[in-house]
Amino acid sequence: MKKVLTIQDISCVGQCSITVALPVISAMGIETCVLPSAVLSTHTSGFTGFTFLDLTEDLPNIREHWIKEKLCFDFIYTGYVGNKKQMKYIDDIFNSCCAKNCKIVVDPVMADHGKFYAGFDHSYAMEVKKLCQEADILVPNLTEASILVGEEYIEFGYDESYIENMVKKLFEVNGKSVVLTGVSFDKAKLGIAVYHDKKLNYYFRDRIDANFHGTGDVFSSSLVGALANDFSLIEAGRIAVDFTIESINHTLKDPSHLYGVKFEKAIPYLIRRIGK
Ligand code: PXL
Repeated sequence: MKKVLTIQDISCVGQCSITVALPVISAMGIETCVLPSAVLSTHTSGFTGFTFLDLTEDLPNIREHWIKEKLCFDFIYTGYVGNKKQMKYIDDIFNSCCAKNCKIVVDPVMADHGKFYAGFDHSYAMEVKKLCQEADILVPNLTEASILVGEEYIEFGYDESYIENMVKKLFEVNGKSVVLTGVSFDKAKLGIAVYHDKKLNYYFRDRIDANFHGTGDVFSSSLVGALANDFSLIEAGRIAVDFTIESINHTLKDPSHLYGVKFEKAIPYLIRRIGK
């Protein structure tokens, strides 16, 4: 059985990072191990006055113990990392806790809709870029992609050459596969660009006119879960888009729910979708 390690924060309330990755990937039948990078009372988007317990200095001790126990993983999936210093420690974990054929999936969580999340800036982005260089599969949204490669962020109104150039430059960062989210050539459609084996594929669904927090984590978690279930990257991308949309549709039924998406309600769909 495949074993996934996810490294990201615990936002106690907020339906993001570990509180998404653990239930989603586990529900897909995959053992999911966690390494919390920090504990926050809530996520940082739309809440103020959140607490932040930085766990940076625990990372090397955890790694040492895993090495002693000969523990290693088939996938290592990183998301929100609250501290620049952690990048080096995470890189050490990549170098010592990978099972044979381990895939490293890096979601460079730091920005969306053209803006950095609270507490992040360009110097943080350059540290995240170092982690991205290690990724087998790099999963940025369009804002994160533009920051990583130093291209202009265009929210809408670009053509295929803008995305092709972005993907080409992302490929120069990791030299492997890229899944770019938030791609839209037509106002009515939103989707992903997947670059794998030197081929670029797209997958679009009808755009839902609402912005929800945490959809990136729902997407990346289900992508990793589908990959661990041996789906190809393009098929895993389609599954992840469809699960994210299903989660948003459940959330739209409750307009008072603002801080995340109700992915829990979409888990039965996801399990049916992967045929488990
Ligand atoms: O969903 C990404 C994310 C994860 N963790 C924390 C966040 C965010 C985005 O704002 O604040 C703590």
